Amino acid sequence: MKKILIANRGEIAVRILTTAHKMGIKTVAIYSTVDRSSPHVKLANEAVCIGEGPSNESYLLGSKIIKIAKQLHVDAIHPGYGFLSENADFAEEVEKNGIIFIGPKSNAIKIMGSKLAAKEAVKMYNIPMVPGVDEAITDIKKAKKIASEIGFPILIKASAGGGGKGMRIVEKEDDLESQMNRAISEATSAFGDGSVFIEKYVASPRHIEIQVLADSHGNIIHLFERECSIQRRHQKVVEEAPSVILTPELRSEMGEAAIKVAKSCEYLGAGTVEFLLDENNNFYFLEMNTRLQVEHPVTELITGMDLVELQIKIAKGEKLPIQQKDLSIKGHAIELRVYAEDPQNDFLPSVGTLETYILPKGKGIRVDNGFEEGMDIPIYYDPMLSKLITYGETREEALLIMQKAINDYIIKGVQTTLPFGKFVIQHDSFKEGTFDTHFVKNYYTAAIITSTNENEAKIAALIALKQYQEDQKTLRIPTL
Ligand code: MV4
Repeated sequence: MKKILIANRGEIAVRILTTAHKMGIKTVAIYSTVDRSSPHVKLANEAVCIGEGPSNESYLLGSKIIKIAKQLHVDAIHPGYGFLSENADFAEEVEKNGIIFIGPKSNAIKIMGSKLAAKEAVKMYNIPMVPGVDEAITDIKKAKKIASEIGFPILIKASAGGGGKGMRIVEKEDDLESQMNRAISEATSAFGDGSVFIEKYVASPRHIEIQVLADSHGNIIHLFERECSIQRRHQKVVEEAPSVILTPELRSEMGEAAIKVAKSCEYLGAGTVEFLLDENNNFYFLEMNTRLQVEHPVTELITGMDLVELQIKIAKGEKLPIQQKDLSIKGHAIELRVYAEDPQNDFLPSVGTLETYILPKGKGIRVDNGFEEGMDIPIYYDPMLSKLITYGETREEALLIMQKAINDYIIKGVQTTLPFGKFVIQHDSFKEGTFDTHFVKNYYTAAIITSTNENEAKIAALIALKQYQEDQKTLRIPTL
C-alpha cells in the first residue's frame, strides 16, 4: 500500500494522514471549496477539490471520490467517521473498482446498519440483550401483548435508526398505539424504512462500548472499554477509558461478548460494540458501529496502540501484531469534545472566525485538531473543532491535567463548549463516577456557566484591586 485517499475532513483527516505518513504511505486529501485552507489539505501529499460546501456536493460524492482515487492511482480509501464511513454501497463500489476500503466488508456494514438484522446475526452467540422482540412490529394487538409481557415502560426503536433517532418511551398501554404510529411514520420519513421494534426501557443506564479489532486471518481481539455515558441529546461530550464501574471480570465478559458480535458478521478491521449497563451492572448489546470512532484516542492512550496503523495493516492483509494476552490497561485517559457551540444558548452552533486559537500543550495532553487561527468555521458540517484528550497514571491525574488544559486552550471569535466541559469534569457526580446517561439533563443549566463566569470575573476583579492597592503602597515608599 503506497498511497491512500482520505475521504474526510477536519481533525480525523489530520489524524489519519499523520499515521499514514509515519508508515511511509503517501496521502491524497479531498476538500470542499470552503475547506480549501484547512490543515488536512496542507498536510496531504496531494489534494483535490471535489465540490462546494454542502456535504452532498462534496464529501458524500462517492462516485466522484472513487474516480479521483483511480486517476491518482490510490491503493486504498480511508473513510474516517461520518460521511461515507458506514455506507455499505460505497464500500462495495470502492472494492469493485479494485481499491481497498479501509474498514469492514460491505455485508458487515449492512448487517450492523439494521438493528433487527444485527439482533438476528448475534442470535446464536448468546449475547445478552434487553428483553424485547427481534422482529419488526406492525400489528398493534401484538404490540400490546408483547408490551404487557415485558412490562412498562417500554421503548420503541426504529430498526434503521441511530443516535437515538426514532426512539419513543411508552409509559402505559393507553399511549402505545399513538406512539407506535408516530414512531413508524417518523422512521419511514427519516430512514425510508418504517420497521420498529420494542424493548424494555432501561431507565438509568450507562453507555459502555468495547473496541474490537479483527484481521483477515480469523483473529479478533478487544481493546477494553470506553465509558460514554456523558452525552447531551445523543451527542457524546466526555469519554474516558477505562470506566470506573467495570470490574476485571465484567470487563472480560463484555470483551468476550463484543468479540462474538464481531464474529457474527465476519467483521474486519476496527469496530465498536455498544452496550447498556443497568443499575445492577447487567450489560446488554445495543449495536455495533462499523467505523473508527471519534473517541478512539482514549483507547490508544491506555493501550499504547495506534488504531489507524492497525486498521491499515489489517486492510493490507497483515495479521494482527498482538494477541489478547499482550494487552493491558495502563493509566487513564479522558476526552473532551470541543465544539463551536454556545453552551449558554442551547448549544447553537457558533459560527465565525477563530481570531485567537492557541492549543494547550504539555505532559499528558493530546489535542486531535483540525483548525488553525484565522480560519472560519464552515456552517455545513459538524461544528467539532477538536478533541482535547488527557492522560494520567490515575483518573485523578488525568482530570487535573484536563482542568489545566481547558484553562490553557484559548479560543476567541466563537463560543465553544470548553466551559461546559469544565463544568462536567468538576462536578461531584462525575468525579465520584456515579453518573449515568442522564447526567447532563439532570445537572446542567446554562445559568451554571453564567454564574461561573461571573464568579471568575469577580475573583479577577478582586485580584486586580488587591494588586492596585499593593502597587499604591510601593509607590508611596519613595515619598516617605
Ligand atoms: C436504550 C435505552 C434504554 N433502554 N434501550 C440511545 C441511542 C441508541 N444507541 C440506543 N439508546 C438507548 N437505548 C433500552 N432498551 C436508552 C438509550 C439511551 C442512550 C443510550 C446510550 C447513550 C445515551 C443514551 C441517551 C438516552 C437514551
